[in-house]
Amino acid sequence: LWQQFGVTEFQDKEAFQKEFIRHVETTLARSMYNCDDLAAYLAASQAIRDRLIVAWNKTQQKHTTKDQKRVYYLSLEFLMGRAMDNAMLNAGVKDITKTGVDDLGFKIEDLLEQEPDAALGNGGLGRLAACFVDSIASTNYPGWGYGLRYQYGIFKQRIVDGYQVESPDYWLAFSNPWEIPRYEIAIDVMFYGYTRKYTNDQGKTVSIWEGGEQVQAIAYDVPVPGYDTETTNNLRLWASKPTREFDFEKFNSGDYESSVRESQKAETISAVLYPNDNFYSGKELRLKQQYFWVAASLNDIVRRFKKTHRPWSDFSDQIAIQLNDTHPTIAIVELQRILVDMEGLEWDAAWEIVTSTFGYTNHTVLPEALEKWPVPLFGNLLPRHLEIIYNINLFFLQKVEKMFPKDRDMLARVSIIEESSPQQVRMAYLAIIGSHKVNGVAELHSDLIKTTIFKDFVAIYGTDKFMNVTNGITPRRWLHQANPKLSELIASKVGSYSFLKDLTLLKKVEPFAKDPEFIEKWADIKKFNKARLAALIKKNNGIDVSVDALFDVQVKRIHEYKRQQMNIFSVIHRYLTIKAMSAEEKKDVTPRVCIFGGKSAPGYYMAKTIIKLINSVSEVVNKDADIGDLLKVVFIADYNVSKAEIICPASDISQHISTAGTEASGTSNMKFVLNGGLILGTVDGANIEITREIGEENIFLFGHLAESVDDLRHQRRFNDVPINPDLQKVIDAIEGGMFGDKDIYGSLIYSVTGNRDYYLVSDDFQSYLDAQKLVDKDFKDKTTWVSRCITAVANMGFFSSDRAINEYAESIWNIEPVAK
Ligand code: 26M
Repeated sequence: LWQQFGVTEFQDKEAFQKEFIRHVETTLARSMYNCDDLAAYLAASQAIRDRLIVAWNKTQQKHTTKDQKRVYYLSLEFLMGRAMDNAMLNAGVKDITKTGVDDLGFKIEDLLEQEPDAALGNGGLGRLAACFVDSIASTNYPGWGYGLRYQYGIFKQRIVDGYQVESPDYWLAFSNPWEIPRYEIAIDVMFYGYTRKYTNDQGKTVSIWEGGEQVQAIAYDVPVPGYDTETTNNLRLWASKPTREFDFEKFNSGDYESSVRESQKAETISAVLYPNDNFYSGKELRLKQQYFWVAASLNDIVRRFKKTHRPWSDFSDQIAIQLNDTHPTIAIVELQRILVDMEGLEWDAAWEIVTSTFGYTNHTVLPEALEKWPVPLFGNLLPRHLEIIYNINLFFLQKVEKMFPKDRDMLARVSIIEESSPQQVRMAYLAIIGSHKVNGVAELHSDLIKTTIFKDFVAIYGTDKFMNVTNGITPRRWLHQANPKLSELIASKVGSYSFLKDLTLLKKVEPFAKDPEFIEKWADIKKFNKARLAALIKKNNGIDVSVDALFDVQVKRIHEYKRQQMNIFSVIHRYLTIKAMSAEEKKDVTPRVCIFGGKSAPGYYMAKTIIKLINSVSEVVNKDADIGDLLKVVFIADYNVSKAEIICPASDISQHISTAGTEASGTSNMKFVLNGGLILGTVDGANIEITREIGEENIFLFGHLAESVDDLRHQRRFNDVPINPDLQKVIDAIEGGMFGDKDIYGSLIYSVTGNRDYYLVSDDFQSYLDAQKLVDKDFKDKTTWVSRCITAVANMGFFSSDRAINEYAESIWNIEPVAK
């Protein structure tokens, strides 16, 4: 195959080395004598890239020829992490590459370490998109991702004096071998301007958009290889560039400086990822990013469709578009604009096409995360789109009025336009109205959106429009790559690595949960993985941790609803408890390493305060001679995908302790269990389904249920509910200055005391401490503990993102895999 396409194949080590050396000497213009790890990483990547491109071409040709229905996954975030290990694995050249670089005197692990993470996302939503493109390719569906090629991904986090300090992530500094620039695919995108009504040839009054500023979208293609298949799909990322006209006009009139300034302005559109997770802020540049990316993507999709010369009525038989949250919702309006204004379709015919094309995935019920754009800002940037939204809203409200005559409250509640001052465009409502299916990301979450934020829309459209697709993770990266030893042990019992394609085959290891020899091997692997994390902690934090201690991990974005504050309060409680113990009592303590990691949004004061408290507690506890190895506290700076690959396999317990009803799904919960750790968690998000699959005896659940949350908040707000006494002791310790200047923590303490405590830290504290106690006790029985871990892993098959993608394909996209 490879020769046929003129690429030198490497089916053995020597052939790989030949390619490697050729890339060092020609592509990089270096010599083998001055080839450091970075150059070696780049050369090896180039060799692998060549193969990906061949497979990519073949796949795209096949998809064009077969002309099946395709899916386009629109996401402002793709949190891909590193590409090289995944590319080697999926292309089946891992062993050849490893031995090839090894005997040229390099270590493959060192080369892999050279690659910067592609950190084009904030957290769960962005990582889900990355798992989904992996699964779409691995299950042979024809599908592309569309996103933005940010020059700067999520910021780098350093900890200085206990505080988070951000610095830019210039991940493209040493070139990026995993992208193919397509300078010839340049699409003009317009902003601002005005609309003008005129009468066309058919005597119809139509509105057109003109007179705005233009920028260009340049395509960069990232090949997405499927595992154990030839299918290599495409992730197309857009970068903004000034248009040429733009440049030359000013240049020719001699205004060179201002021409350069304008150029730089165009490039800022795709310059930086907004670092908010689960929080909306109405910045014009963010709306510009959204429209820039959506307009370029839809132009590309429509252009590809038009090449087939099919009638417009075929559009949604050929194309499904999935909206990853409301960020691409403007695509609904843009497609309607293309069909009506540019292609001359009737409104109703166009709207039928639009609604049967789009599906919308909701990822949060937090009110502060729901996107609403001020009408003046929106109308200024996208005047024609605002007109179209008003039309969509008019027709929608007419329909609602017929169904619920005289219900003016209903009309106000469901209107796309919120009657505040200024008025706001409610993007989630527009997404629901413009899509044929709306889904949540775990069962509880999908139920909650139907009964709370989207209740009225269920009354209008019925329940069929609303469904659940529980999230999943790719077992290639999150089991095989992150935990090769566990993957190998599992393969020894399954008989092959087939579980990486069908994760339900994990069930075959369940009988070995009672096999002492298997248990011992399993425990050894956990120890190895803990040592790997301990080395990272030593290197980054200078802290010694014992691999015999219980590793307790909470790594995720820092957010009040995720309740890292409750975790660190319980760590303080543990510290106070141990400090009060006699030497005899201490003998019964289960040694624990409490590991935290995660980024705060730069402007989120409370989250930054939580980080500071964790680091202050770490300082005090780790050097306290009374405590020794019984308790260590570690904050791992700059948590990202590649660190997660080290951290997940090393946990004994991971914490997923959001206030019930607030975490839509969570996906790291799945990663930790799949890697042989147990969960300490609330009855929230996918924790519930994980419990159902692995058995309630294999998870530590605590806390109030989602159905009680409103009432508990009400009680606290309007009655005198006393604070939990153990929590009070912790607060007293902080206020007594045990962890430095108490004034730093004033607002954090205020947020969980008095009649506030919105996230129910006090209400759940006792039950949380009880669950922690049970964890300490159960961890002492090593054999039973490992046995429970094995049973849990054996039952995690459901949480493969391949399963999730098959559900989307069947019930939302209506697409089929491409035959061989
Ligand atoms: C919005 C406006 C402006 C700037 C940024 C945003 C924004 C960015 C990311 C809003 C929300 C964002 O992400 C939300 C998110 O990550 N949600 C998580 O999605 C996961 C995948 O479905 C779930 O597992 C998590 O529970 C959910 O919190």
